[in-house]
Amino acid sequence: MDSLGDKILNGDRRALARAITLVESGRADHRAQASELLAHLAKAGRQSLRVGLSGTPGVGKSTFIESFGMMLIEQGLRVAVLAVDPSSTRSGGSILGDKTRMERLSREKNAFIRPSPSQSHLGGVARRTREAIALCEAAGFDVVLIETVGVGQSETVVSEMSDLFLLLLAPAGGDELQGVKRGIMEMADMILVNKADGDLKATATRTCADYAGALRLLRKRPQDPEGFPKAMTVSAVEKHGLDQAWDEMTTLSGWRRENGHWDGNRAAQARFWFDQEVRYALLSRLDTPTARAEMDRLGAAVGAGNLSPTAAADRMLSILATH
Ligand SMILES: Nc1nc2c(ncn2[C@@H]2O[C@H](COP(=O)(O)OP(=O)(O)OP(=O)(O)O)[C@@H](O)[C@H]2O)c(=O)[nH]1
Ligand SMILES: [Mg+2]
Repeated sequence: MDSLGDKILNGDRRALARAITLVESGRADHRAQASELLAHLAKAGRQSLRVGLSGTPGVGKSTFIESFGMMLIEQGLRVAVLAVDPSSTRSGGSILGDKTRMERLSREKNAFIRPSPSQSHLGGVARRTREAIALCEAAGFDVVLIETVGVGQSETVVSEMSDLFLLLLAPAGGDELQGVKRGIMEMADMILVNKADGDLKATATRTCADYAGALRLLRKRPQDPEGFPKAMTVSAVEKHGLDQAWDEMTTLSGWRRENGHWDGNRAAQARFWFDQEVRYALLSRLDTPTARAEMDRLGAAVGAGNLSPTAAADRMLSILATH
């Protein structure tokens, strides 16, 4: 594990890919090796800028990552791209299956693109992604982009592992503004209205102004300097606004570093994931054949009126505790 670790620290991409396969494995011996490896790499203390990116299907996430990633590469930065795909039922089982949209980036030696594994359980995907992020940081990537499609809980998962969380939106008619849930708006550090080009440009500008107004109505967050969260227009296809977006991102992350919010946020995220891991582990105890059989047996007794739901739950919990 130490030699694999050293290769990763030297930026060896094949070693990185192998290590991610290791953290994705469910086998107990692989889990043990992965923990050892991650502990070894953590000592290096390297940090990337972790950027979460969410948006509905077709809004242009992949196109944006290709253009934005290439811009960063041209500035001499190293860029890793990971995905959180809770559904994994889509074609190819991965939101990064469409490598065609990241054709240039996927050929760059300073880029590393890893599709989401085909796990349906969000807890498993979340852990694997967090560990993959840690591996990419150890491998010396400057920026780690974490893409997720805006459905269900995946935005929360991604924002809880990001230093900056971007929401990509499409130009829309006035009424559609309501479509973005308040909770998602509150997570966003920046809103990027994509496709601000051609016929859509004027609509994009209006949409952006609407979102800027909506952002101003939200409660002020301590982790934001004046003017943030910010809404901007971009065009991933025409590569407009990408450098401005990057400027704003570095301004924001720089301010957060100087004001203790960067470390504070990472510490809060670590506590959040500790809590989640305990919850997932407790829930997974219900997922054994014995536990399911006990649940069925007690459930039947509750259904027949022979046992109250509370008494049955107490009995189930004591069974779990002794296993
Ligand atoms: N006009 C215009 N079209 C764009 C822009 N960015 C993306 N598109 C188009 O929007 C469509 C969807 O782009 P993708 O990058 O695949 O979108 P996505 O968000 O990754 O979609 P999913 O992976 O399905 O969630 C494609 O036809 C793109 O060419 C843009 O800046 N301007
Ligand atoms: Mg995509």
